[in-house]
Amino acid sequence: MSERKQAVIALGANLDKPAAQIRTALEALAVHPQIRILKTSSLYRTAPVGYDDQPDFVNAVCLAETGLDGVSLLSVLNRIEADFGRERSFRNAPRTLDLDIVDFNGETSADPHLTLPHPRAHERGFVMVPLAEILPDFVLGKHGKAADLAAALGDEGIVLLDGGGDGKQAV
Ligand code: PH2
Ligand code: MG
Ligand code: MG
Repeated sequence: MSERKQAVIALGANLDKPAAQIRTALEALAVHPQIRILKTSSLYRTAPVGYDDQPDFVNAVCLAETGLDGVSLLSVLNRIEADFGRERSFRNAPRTLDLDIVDFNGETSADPHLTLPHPRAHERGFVMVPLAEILPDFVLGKHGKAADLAAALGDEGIVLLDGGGDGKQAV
């Protein structure tokens, strides 16, 4: 990898064995020649946010190092989503796999195709709780530290599913 940058990636799935989708997606990221996974959170079962009438999600977050720029990384993520059979129907619809860039090397961008940091991550417990697990001191743009954001949002509707990440273990 030439120039190394760090990206926080959020993973979510709520169809077709979502926990398996997340684990396989992490493997698909890890085998990409330009992506190295540095940290992976546990998996969490989370109540759906935004559109309620759908199954619970499984969510996780990882920290990756990459030689790609943000837009190229997003293309890779979109290709992996498509490989996993993601169909785009409506906003917040159920999905086999969603891969979002939460933060790309601390960059800010107002590009609607890739807004950085992710415009809604700081208000979503299903992102901030796993992020706080692996990177409690991570500062998300102007919103502050992951641990503080997670504490403020609370963990209602968020259940530790699998302590297989690098952080805390399942109880
Ligand atoms: N993703 C959404 C909308 N709502 N809710 C949960 N619990 N987890 C998600 O990943 C999620 C969601 C849009 O990307
Ligand atoms: Mg999303
Ligand atoms: Mg997405």
